[in-house]
Amino acid sequence: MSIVFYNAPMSSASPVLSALAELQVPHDKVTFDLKSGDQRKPAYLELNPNGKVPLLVVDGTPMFEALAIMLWLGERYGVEKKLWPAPSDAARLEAFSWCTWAYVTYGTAVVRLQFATSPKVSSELHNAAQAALAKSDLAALLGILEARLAQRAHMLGEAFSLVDLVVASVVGYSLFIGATLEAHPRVKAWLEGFQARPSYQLGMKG
Ligand SMILES: N[C@@H](CCC(=O)N[C@@H](CS)C(=O)NCC(=O)O)C(=O)O
Repeated sequence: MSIVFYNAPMSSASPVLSALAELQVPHDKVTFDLKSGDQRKPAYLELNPNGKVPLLVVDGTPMFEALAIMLWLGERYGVEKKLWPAPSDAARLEAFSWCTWAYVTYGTAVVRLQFATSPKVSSELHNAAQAALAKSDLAALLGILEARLAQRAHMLGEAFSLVDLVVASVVGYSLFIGATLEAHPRVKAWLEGFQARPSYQLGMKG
C-alpha cells in the first residue's frame, strides 16, 4: 500500500503524524509551509479542494479531515497493533463515540472560544460573553471526561489506545486557546501521560 501524508508543523496534521508513528505505518511525508501558500497550489487543490492539511493519499485516493483519517488508520492498522478495538469488540462503539465527541462536541466549544478571543480574529468580533459561555461549556465537557477517567486509566480501559491520542490532541489544543484543567486532575494527569509519549513529541516537531 502506498501512503503519502501531507503535513505542516504545529497544525491539524500533528495528531495524524502522531497516529502514524504509534501505528508504525510506512509512509512518505510531504511537509508544507502554510505561510508560503503550498496548500493553495493547483496540483494540491486537485487532491484536497479545501486547501488544508492534513491529507493522506492512499494508493492514489486522497482523504482529508484529521478525524476521518485517524478513524481509518485505527480500522486499517490499529487492531493488529492493539491500539483499536476489533470489529467484534463492544469497545469499538465507544471508540467512534469518543473520537467524534472530541472533534465535534468538544471541538465546537473550542472553536467558539477561539473566535471570541483569538488574536487571529479581528478584535471587533471578539465577545467576552461568548468567551465566558464557551469556557463554561468546555469545563462541563471536561467534567464528563473526568468522570470517564475516574473509572479507567485510559479512554477505553487500562491500556492506551488511539482514542486517547485523538481525544488528548483536542484537549491539549484547547489549553492553548484558554481552557484550564485545574478542576480536572484526572484529565490533567492523563493528558500529561499522553504528552510524554514519543509519538506526541514527534507530532509536535512535525
Ligand atoms: N477540519 C480540518 C481542519 C484543517 C485545517 O484547518 N488545517 C489548517 C492547519 S491547522 C490549514 O491547513 N490551514 C491552511 C489554510 O487555511 O490556508 C481537519 O481537521 O483536518
